[in-house]
Amino acid sequence: MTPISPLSHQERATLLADLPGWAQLMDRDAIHKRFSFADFNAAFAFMTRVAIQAEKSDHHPEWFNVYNRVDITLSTHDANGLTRRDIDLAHFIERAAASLRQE
Ligand code: H2B
Repeated sequence: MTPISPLSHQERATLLADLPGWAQLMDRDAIHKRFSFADFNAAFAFMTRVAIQAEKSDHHPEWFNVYNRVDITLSTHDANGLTRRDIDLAHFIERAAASLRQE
């Protein structure tokens, strides 16, 4: 994959404004959001859609699922920080979540 650098302060301010609910972590260069669905079935359907996209784009989430809840952290390990790839995946995740009924 082509090398990529972490986003500048200006870039992240602009790009994160279009991603409501995604917050920068205090302790590392990454963004996080919590999603809640009707039940486990809906949460896992959501995760399946995200997993397929992650494989396609070779960019993967860090996530934690308990029943209907999915906590997602995005960061680019190869760049040791937040990059355009995380922003693109976050937009895909937003569309996937919107297409499944959320709690
Ligand atoms: N996912 C994320 N989030 N960051 C990466 O740097 C990354 C990845 N790198 N998925 C990919 C896989 C890399 O390990 C492979 C070899 O392309």
